[in-house]
Amino acid sequence: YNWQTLKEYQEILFTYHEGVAKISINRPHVHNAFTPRTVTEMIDAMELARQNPDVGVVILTGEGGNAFCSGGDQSVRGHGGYIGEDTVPRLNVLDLQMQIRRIPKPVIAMVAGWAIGGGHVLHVVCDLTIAAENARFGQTGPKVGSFDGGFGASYLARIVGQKKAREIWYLCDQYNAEEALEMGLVNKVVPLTELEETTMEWCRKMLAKSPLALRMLKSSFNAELDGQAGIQQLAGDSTLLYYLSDEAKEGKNAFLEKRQPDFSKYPKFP
Ligand code: 2NE
Repeated sequence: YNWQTLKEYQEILFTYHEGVAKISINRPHVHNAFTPRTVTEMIDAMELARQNPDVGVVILTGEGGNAFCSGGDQSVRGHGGYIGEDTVPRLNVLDLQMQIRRIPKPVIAMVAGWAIGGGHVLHVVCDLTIAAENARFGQTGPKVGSFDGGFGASYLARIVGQKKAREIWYLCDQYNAEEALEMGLVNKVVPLTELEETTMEWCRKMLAKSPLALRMLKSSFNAELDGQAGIQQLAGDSTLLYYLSDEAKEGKNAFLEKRQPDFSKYPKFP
């Protein structure tokens, strides 16, 4: 594929090809562990992907073929969080998780190799996951002195069930791609050499679909789980649809024309 760079960063690659934006962690020497900077860059790229009308689908991945992401970089973990160049401790990957759920476009995790710890949670919160045969999944929190009790626990349990989610967190075992497929943790497993092609094929299928229908579906799937914030997102999409109607425009036009609105011709559906 002829991936065009959308913006240069230090720790990630951000590229574009035919309707697809690809955000790729570029720290293969540490299995794509993330620092606060990595995450800040991903947040920036995800926002650009959201705002770019040419982007219909986002791929989240890691460079090198041996790892999707191994979670927070333990070498910069300090007192109170992961320490960035400004010496401030952060856990900004939680903001990135929220962003992945809120962006009104499908986000698809393309996983080769390790998806571990906070890196595992990142694929969990993506809409879809395509795994290479060499993919390995798991949480390590209780082993390395950490945990993600947010989406990392509750949303994982929605996907694989309560017993399996507790097993994954309490035992910190690793699971291969077939096991992940069996428990519904990933959508498809393919040979590593076919990973990008298959992922792009899935992207093309989604790009050929109604973007508004996909948007409404994403916010609808989220609404059930995200409480008031989920309903707010779904309601925002309803407002978007309403703004597209002549009925809503009549209200605005009447205000600007300093007259009473005339809604009489709009149907009162049963
Ligand atoms: C991923 C795993 C199992 C791979 O093992 P292996 O044996 O294939 O590779 P190795 O030798 O461990 O790793 C290669 C290099 O990458 C570094 C290693 O230290 C090693 O460096 P060198 O010795 O060659 O210099 N590396 C790998 N992962 C790293 C990491 N996360 N931070 C810094 N350096 C890392 C094995 O590498 C592994 O278990 N990695 C650690 C996974 C982990 O515990 N991640 C953090 C979980 S906590 C978290 O992410 C989190 C959270 O719980 C809550 C909120 C937010 C984040």
